[in-house]
Amino acid sequence: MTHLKVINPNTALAMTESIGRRARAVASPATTVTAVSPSMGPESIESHYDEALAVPGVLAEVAAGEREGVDAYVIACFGDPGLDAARELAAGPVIGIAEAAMHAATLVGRGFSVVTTLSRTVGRAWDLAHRYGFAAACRGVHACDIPVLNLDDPAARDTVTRLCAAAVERDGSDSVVLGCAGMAEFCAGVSRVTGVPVIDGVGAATKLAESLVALGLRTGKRGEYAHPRPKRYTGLLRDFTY
Ligand code: 5HY
Repeated sequence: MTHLKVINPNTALAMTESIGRRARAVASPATTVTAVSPSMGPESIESHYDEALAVPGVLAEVAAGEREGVDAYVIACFGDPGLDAARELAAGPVIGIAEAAMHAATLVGRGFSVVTTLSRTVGRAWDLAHRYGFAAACRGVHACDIPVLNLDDPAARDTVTRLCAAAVERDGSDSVVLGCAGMAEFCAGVSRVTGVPVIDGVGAATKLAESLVALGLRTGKRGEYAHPRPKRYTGLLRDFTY
């Protein structure tokens, strides 16, 4: 059995349940999916400030997972918060949903569009496309301007779907990436309406993590992702001494 820990970096438990449903829907029967939110952190992540404050909680969940014998992790937030630091703590693979979704999109077309939440997060999506080497394939990043926690409004799904269809037409792209873990369960419906492949990062990261574990691939520890050197952390972070 593969134990996959899917971490929703925000503390919205309804969103964690949705993320867990999506991961379990695509996971192999040989995979156990544990979906969690940290005990501390922002209720949603919509800014650099939110993202920075989400990272300690993500790292605490990874450290706990290492004690629990977790085989691989998914960081289920489109900013991939704490991804590099989590890779330093984890023995197994750690996959961010933005990275996974962009990888998958480039395997099914030349260009992809991203539809995300607030306009202020568009720059972060572009930053990640550049960092992961997908800037040439990313034809456009579009915001629906729906706050993360409002994505469960019935009208939100239609708004996101319409924007995905418009984005594909405007960008001339072959696929669309859903730029928020809260959109994960919109995938099939958006694909039916747009007629193009729709990639949600939760599903893509779940299958990628499973594949890496099946290939026996773990995070390389010779260089940058070696375990952090022992040192003291003080104040609110005093429990982060590993
Ligand atoms: C996410 N925020 O996937 C991101 C989406 C965003 O709380 N979960 C969040 O807007 O960046």
